[in-house]
Amino acid sequence: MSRPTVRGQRPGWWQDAVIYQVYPRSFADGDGDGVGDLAGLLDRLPYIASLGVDGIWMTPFQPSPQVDQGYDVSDYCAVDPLFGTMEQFDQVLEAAHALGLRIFLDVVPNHCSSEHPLFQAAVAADSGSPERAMFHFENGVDDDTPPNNWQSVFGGRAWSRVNPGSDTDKEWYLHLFSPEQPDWNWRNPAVGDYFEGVLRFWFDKGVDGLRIDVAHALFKADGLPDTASTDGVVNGLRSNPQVSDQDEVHEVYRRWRRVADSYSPTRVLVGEVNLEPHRAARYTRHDEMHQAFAFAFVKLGWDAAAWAAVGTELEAARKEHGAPLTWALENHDIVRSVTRFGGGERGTLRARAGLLAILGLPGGAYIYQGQELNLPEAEVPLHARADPMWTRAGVSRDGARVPLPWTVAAENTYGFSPAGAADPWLPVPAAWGSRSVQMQLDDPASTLQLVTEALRVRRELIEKEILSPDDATTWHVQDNGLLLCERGDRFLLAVAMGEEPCALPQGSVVLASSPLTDAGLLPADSAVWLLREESRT
Ligand code: TEU
Repeated sequence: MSRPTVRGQRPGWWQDAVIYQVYPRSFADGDGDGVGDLAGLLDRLPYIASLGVDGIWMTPFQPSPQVDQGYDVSDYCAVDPLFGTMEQFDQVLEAAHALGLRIFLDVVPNHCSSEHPLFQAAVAADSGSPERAMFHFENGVDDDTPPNNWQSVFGGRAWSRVNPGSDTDKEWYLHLFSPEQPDWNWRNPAVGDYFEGVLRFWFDKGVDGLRIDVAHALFKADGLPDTASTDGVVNGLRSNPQVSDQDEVHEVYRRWRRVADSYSPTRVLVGEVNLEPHRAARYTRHDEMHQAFAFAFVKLGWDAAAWAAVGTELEAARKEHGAPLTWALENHDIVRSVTRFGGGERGTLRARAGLLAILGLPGGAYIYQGQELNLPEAEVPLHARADPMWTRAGVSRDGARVPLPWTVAAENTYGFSPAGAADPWLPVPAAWGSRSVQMQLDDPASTLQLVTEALRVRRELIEKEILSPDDATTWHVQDNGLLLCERGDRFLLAVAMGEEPCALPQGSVVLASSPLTDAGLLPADSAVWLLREESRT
């Protein structure tokens, strides 16, 4: 398949690529059932291309009972009719490539759906059978006490009885997420072989890369020992060394890298590795994944000292292991940054500034759909919440997952659905039209225009070799709350994180998230890119 060479075949193109995350069920609804789908995405691909991104990461659209919005996969190599057909996926892939956009898919190797045929076969088989060995089936301490004390990320214990009423089958199965998401047993080589087949299926089709869900969790400590603490449901996966980040998992990614590199052009692996920077960086060693999301800023507020400390730590981790960083401030699991940074007018300004900041840092970046519109977290009424984390742990991620507003007018869910469609799967807040794509295309001061301009300028600076994904960074904080990141020799990022406007260091302004004051100061809650003269000593 021929592709335009926008950034095309440049070796290592992913190292500073910007990828747009599409959450298909909320992107665009083509068939009018109130759920976004492949037809809707196909129709709106030119919009994504017009932003100037390098590609798209699509969260799961494979067959699934949708208990966890597709992260409970019952068939890894097909398309759920909710989203369309394989023919439509092929059309998306071809159209995206024709527009110069790469396509990354999500692969979920830690767990599948309890309706996956291999789990169904395991349930039907006896204890000790090869079918059960594909998953973690164990006897409990007694009928009511599971094999160990692990807690599920989604709340409650991480084990369920396979046959709760049975006197003969006393086994429990492990699920780090909901009971409908049994964990694969990666100590069984058959699981590794199965997933190599999944990778090859999509790579053979021409898919350019894979985002790997909970990539650090695949292997659990041998013997499944108790954890020291059971508190912090969500933290369980990160802070309990028994549950994830086992050395054996790196062999999986070495194998996957060999598979990826056997294709031309090489396919790209990006991991969701939710670990502290030095542990996460180990997943991007030269023969493992190409990228792992740097989420560390997500856990911080609007705090210059904290950003500088984390920026410095990420830089040290990157240097130790070699691969450029991959920045992300939002995704479908995280409260929108407008809201995280305080909401209202200040949150709105800060989210714009935060996005400009990560786009100015060396390495790759991911933009979550709606981030380019600076959408805040939506207030989703209790009765409409669909996230399994809400029912099990009282945490709802729905507010970051509402359908995108395309038009100013409220009809057809702000243009998300065609005329006469069913209600959207999550309600869209009133007045969402003022944040719509249509509104922002007409407003030169909109975040949509800022992002498009930032991506254009970024590409130009990369092409002129002023910016490189390998640039070293040095972070500083001034007393007035101005965060500075010196990147390479000539580029400087400044973010005003204090209460007052800040004087800028020397350099010419390339792009700013808010207009400078009449006195040339950077207003509070704003970011700027500066370029210095080449001859600077
Ligand atoms: O997320 C992994 C994960 O650890 C999250 O569940 C996170 O802890 C949680 O969202 C709290 O912020 C991935 C997917 O991105 C997520 O949508 C899935 O629910 C999860 O895996 C299970 O597949």
